[in-house]
Amino acid sequence: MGDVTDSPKYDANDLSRFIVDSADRELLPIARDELHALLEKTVLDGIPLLVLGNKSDLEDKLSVDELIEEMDLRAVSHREVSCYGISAKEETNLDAVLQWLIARANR
Ligand SMILES: Nc1nc2c(ncn2[C@@H]2O[C@H](COP(=O)(O)OP(=O)(O)OP(=O)(O)O)[C@@H](O)[C@H]2O)c(=O)[nH]1
Ligand SMILES: [Mg+2]
Repeated sequence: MGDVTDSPKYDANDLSRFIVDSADRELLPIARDELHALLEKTVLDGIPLLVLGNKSDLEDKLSVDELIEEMDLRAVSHREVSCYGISAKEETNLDAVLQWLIARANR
């Protein structure tokens, strides 16, 4: 992928990763609106989107299905969308995230 001074394949505006707190039921609707507003603005159509629901270790978290629903991810068009539950704290499912990134790094 080269270092940060190279022209990167994906830059900060391409929204390839979006991380939310899957246990914060109050903020999730705001995160959803933010994500969809940003997706409308971006010119980089077609870039794969990875939505991560962090804090999957918490009892009150939303499941991945609930996150997909709450974040209205089925409404995202012209992009491949993936959604995983992860726990940064317990390092859960980070291997899946890494695999996702590696599989798309050289596209
Ligand atoms: N349980 C849990 N905590 C995490 C995880 N990742 C980060 N944190 C903790 O969450 C806190 C930051 O969460 P944020 O939601 O960004 O900050 P916040 O809204 O001020 O804090 P909360 O009230 O905990 O949501 C820090 O204390 C982190 O240590 C995780 O996967 N699981
Ligand atoms: Mg929080």
